[in-house]
Amino acid sequence: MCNLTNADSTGKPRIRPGVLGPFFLLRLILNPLLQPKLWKLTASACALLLSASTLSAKTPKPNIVFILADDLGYMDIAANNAKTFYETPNLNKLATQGMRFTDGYAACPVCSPTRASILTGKYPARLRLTDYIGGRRTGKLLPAEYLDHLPLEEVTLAEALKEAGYATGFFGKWHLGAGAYLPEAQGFDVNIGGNGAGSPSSYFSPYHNPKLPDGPEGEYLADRLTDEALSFLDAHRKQPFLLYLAHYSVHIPLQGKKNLVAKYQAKAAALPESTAAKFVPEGEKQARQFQDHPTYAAMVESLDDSVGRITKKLEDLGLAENTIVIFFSDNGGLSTAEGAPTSNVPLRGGKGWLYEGGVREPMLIKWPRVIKAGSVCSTPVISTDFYPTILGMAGLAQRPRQHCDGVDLAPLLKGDKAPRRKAIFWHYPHYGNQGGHPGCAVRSGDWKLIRFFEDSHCELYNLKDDLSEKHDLISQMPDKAKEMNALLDQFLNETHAVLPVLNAHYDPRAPEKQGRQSKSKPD
Ligand SMILES: [Ca+2]
Repeated sequence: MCNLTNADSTGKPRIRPGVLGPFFLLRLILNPLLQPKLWKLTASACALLLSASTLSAKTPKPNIVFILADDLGYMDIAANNAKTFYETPNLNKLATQGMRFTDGYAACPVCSPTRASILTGKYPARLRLTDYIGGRRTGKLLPAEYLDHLPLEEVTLAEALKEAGYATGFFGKWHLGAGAYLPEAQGFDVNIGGNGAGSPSSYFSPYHNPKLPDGPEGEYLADRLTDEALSFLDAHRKQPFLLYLAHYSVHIPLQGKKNLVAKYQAKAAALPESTAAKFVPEGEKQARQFQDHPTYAAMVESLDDSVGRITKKLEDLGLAENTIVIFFSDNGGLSTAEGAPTSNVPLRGGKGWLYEGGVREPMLIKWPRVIKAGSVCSTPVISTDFYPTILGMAGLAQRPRQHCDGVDLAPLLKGDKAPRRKAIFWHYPHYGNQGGHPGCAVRSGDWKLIRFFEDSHCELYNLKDDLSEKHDLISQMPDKAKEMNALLDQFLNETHAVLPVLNAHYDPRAPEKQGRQSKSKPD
């Protein structure tokens, strides 16, 4: 033990091991009382400590429920599209209780990279996880090499919350690596349904999913995952929790519950006859122009039901007021291939494309007592922002070295000014299964520039005037194009983005044939 004694000749207190002098103890107690300034400070410190402890006693850490849809398009929910063919009353309710983002973006137009960006706060380019795991399509270019898993060195959002005492449950689709790279290795206490696959073999039991024991024959996957999530809520109602419910819905295979499919078949049959073309060309593909797919509609309704069941459970458990609920999707709606079940119109393109239809997402955040109910935010935000934002909402310290590409959206959520950010970026150096070509893109203010790697041509759009990206201004606005290209170059350099290279074996007579090299099911 060391005790302070009287000062030495330099005026600094000397430290001498041994006896604690009674005179010193008396001074230690009396000094603050005798010195008004110090007394004030001490009193303030005590008051602060007291109020902090009172505050923490009164406001326990908020619970986090993050519901991630797969392939759900921006225009697929009624909160964004009053004329949608689909029915999403529970998501509507969530929108009226929280904040709806009109310009919320996925960091990638396909799934694994966006999922990685949510859990790390980093751009896929920086992570070198730029394609859906399993993608190997080639063309004029050999696509960039990418990782087939999320590295364990990343301190994921789940790990950060777990360190802070949160129970962490993962339910649904993972697709960020298999074997040693599953959710349980990335901070989740529980993993139900998460494996290396990007889609279910069936939405009806038996699922043949190594992380999800089969239920009764015919059980529906979205319902089952919700049941499991509800059990998790029951089990962890008394401690802060992160419920990460990453539905497989509404990814292919297109399979809906029979009664719901019948409901939407009747609804589709009752739609007025349309003379407009159902599909129009988009590159080498055709893009769906309106929504009327009964099975897809059934899948959307089952997803919406899940949101309703989760939010009702939170209310029943008395947890709703202290639970933040976030809803998001990992990429745009599937509109140009693989059944093209939905339409993102007026947004151009869809899943797999760098146009708005591929990356603009349904995004809702409910934060009781903080977010103004029914508010709408039009500031561009991106999936890397969730990590710092959730840490901030939970009252936890930021980890800027980890979530270096994210911005804490707390000021926006509180109705204050937008955080300062010059631009947001995408790097997708791959051929999508949906017809998209390798490229990268930047949005700054209302402007968006897309660069295509095959021939380096760029397209420039003003999203305020031209949400549908129909009027390419690249030749009319060279100065703006130069400015946007400079931002993009800076981003590619700073993230050490891996670029595609020329394919010496490319055969233009059979581009599709050589492109079909995907080792896993399409994402
Ligand atoms: Ca997806």
